Amino acid sequence: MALPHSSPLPPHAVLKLGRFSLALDRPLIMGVVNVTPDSFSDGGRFLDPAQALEHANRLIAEGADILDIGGESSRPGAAPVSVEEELRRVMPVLEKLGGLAVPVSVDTSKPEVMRRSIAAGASMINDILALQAPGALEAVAGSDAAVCLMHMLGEPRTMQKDPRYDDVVAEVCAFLGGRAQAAAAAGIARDRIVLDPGFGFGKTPQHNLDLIRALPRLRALGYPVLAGLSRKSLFGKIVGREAAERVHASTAGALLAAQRGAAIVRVHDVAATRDSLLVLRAIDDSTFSFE
Ligand code: 7PJ
Repeated sequence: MALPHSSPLPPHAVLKLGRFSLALDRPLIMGVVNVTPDSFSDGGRFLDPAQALEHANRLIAEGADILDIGGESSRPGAAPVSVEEELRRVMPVLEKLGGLAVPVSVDTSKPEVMRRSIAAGASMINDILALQAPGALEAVAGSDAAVCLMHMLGEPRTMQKDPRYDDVVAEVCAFLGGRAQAAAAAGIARDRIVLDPGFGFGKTPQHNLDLIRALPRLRALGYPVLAGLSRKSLFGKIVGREAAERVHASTAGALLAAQRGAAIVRVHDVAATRDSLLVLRAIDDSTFSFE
């Protein structure tokens, strides 16, 4: 796909996730399946495993390439959850999703939850702490799961209280480059590593905009970049709407992030995102044909 930025990734790059292998020649969609009672945009709606499964199947039908299950809310101000509680939320859903045709990612920072999830069929670990918890690097390195290493300033409870950087883009790039090196040194293969600037995690709206504009620089680190902008407060600030009413703004955000080099967009609204990415592809891929 001829995008208007130079790609440091090989032209036929793939992301390996457990037994799955996804081509990175088009932006991939990660659909969010929350099993927390308090996530900010759809918390409490999918806590029951049967409902979570139904939601997951809907996201797959709508075009999700990867599903992301999270048992610990990381919204600003959220309280931590115990290992037992997180496992109680995630495992029943994971057991039902394990045999699906799309890879399942588990959003966790706890090595014990990582290990149990991978054993139960998860193909990716999505860690907002970028594997910094003691034992986390080893938990993923001992498996064939992919990992998403995310940048966060501070911790969810306090991260949105006056976050400051000298140079947000340089600091996020330096952190992610360092964590990618640590992951590789621990034995995680390069083609299983994804980087994420962590929109909204210790960032003002201005920091978020700076990071969206800098996606080509993040991509130049040489790893696929995941952008998680869906329904976030940045859009509330821009368009003045509550979380559930930010679908159109989020779709535009996902599209523009993909155009700037995001390899994966993490979204709640899969159908709308899919359509917008198909339009992007038709226009940007000079070899696109209706035949
Ligand atoms: C993100 C995430 C994100 C990654 C959440 C929400 C808040 N994981 N988990 N990146 N956001 N990798 O769902 O909006 O931006 S939780």
